Amino acid sequence: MSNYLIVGAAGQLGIELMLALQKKHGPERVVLGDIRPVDHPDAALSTFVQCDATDKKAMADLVDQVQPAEMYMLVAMLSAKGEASPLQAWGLNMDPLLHALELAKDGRVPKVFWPSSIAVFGPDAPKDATPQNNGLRPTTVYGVSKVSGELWCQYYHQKYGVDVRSLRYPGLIGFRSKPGGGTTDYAVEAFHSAVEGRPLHCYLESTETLPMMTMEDAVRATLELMAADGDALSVRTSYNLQGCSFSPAELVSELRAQGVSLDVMYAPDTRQDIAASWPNSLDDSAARSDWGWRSAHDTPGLVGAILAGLSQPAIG
Ligand code: AKB
Repeated sequence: MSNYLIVGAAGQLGIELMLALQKKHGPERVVLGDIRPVDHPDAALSTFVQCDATDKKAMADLVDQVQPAEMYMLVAMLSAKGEASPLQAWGLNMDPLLHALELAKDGRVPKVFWPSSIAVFGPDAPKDATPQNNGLRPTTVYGVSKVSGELWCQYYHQKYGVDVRSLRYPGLIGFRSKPGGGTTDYAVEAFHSAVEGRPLHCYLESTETLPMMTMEDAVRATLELMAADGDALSVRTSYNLQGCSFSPAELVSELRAQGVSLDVMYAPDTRQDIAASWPNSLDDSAARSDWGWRSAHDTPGLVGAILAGLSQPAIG
């Protein structure tokens, strides 16, 4: 029986992947690693191991104990927080990945997943349908670490045959937990503000369009990529992934169309500069042709899905 290890399980994506892997393989096959506890009732169904992913020996001990078939290395400091502590962001975004790649190189983990981001692109990239193989010249430390991480993934794959797979996530919007330290976080906050009847203080300009995706789609993409035939994967840096794209004003208008009003006070700050350096949308044709990726949610679908999730009686 195979085990599935999520490191960084307490984060926004970690909790969603935990639920999906528990459903797919059974909770007893899922092991959760993080420095802090996982704040979801279903976390108690799986084993939790407190660990520091920047500690090489702790990671090796964890992997030897769990012997995972797949390891999801999700530990990261997101874009806005990273700008406040660039060297800390570099360490947190690179060390855990390199530990995972080394363990995979030594044959202790057969398959690794590592998340990249739209943040790999810089202001000189085409804004619309940004190509997979465009030059990567990001202006944030988060983006620099994601570009470097992508190249490390490709290097370990080409040089040592490590099976590491990656996606360039857009802004991820879920209803179970809130993100922290990102530039796209305003959109998650917008939903919570709308259902709680409070105004949104938006740090982006009303017209700043960014690529976004439901957590449901992002998790499905992750599991589909991990299940794909490795020989079919032509991209061993990280795949562009497109869900839908909208600006704050378009989000407000779609919320209104679905019967939810939201007052917004715009006060753009440095996060607007970050957002302005990123694409509006991505060309994800490589993901489509290599492993059959299809997004399930356009903007109205995303808004409807998140509102429905937030109206559920018990939100974990
Ligand atoms: C962020 O805003 O930093 C992240 C991302 C796009 O990777 N959500």
